[in-house]
Amino acid sequence: MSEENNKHQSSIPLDHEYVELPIPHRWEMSDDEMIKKSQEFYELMKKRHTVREYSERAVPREVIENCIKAAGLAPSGANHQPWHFAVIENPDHKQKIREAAEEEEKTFYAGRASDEWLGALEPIGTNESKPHLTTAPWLIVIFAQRTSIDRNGRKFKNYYVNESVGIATGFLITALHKAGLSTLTHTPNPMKFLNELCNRPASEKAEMILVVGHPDEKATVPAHAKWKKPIDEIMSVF
Ligand code: IYR
Repeated sequence: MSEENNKHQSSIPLDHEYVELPIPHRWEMSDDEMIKKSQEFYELMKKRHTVREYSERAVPREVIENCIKAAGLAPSGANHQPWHFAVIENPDHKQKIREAAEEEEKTFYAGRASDEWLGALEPIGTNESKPHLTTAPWLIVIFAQRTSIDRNGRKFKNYYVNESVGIATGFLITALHKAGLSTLTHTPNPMKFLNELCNRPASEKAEMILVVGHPDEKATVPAHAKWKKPIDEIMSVF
């Protein structure tokens, strides 16, 4: 096995047989309590906004680590946990990511994106300038692992990778919000440059950069972003 593979090998015990355990934790909640808890959670999530302007206030690494541990609890195809989170605090490293991302964005906004796409972005107010990539204290680059390498150096396939990484990302954004932090899901397109800058193998695909920190005093949100579809549009009951 090459040293490169060795560094990225997965610790998944693929040889495990089926073993049953008693449910390790059970909620004992009345219907009224459930209604209250769900209402409280909805109120908490209503306070989440995507933020594009960040202050330079530092965030302890332990907070980031706890939130990534929470993301790592997400359900995944065959429990393969096909994700990797590269976290960047170093200013020079963030600068390199910013320069590469802005380079891609320049061509995106200058014509690679269709007129329809650029029109859809107008109410969000985005452009090729990405200062948040250097002002925010942390960047988390989320990688999806289409395949992994086991302890014996053998390649194996992962399943429902997009779904699994999407769920883990949702957990991560929610955990960061609950910890009092703001985020921005940033998707420079294409994102190949992130493999090299984060030292990840070609079998992994960068899904997004999650910008993490506290909002700048002058930060705003686009009014459009606070419009959410009503329940009768997003839910049907049978
Ligand atoms: N990646 C670009 C464009 C962009 C695309 C979508 I869809 C957005 O919701 C926001 C931005 C950028 O980050 O500016």
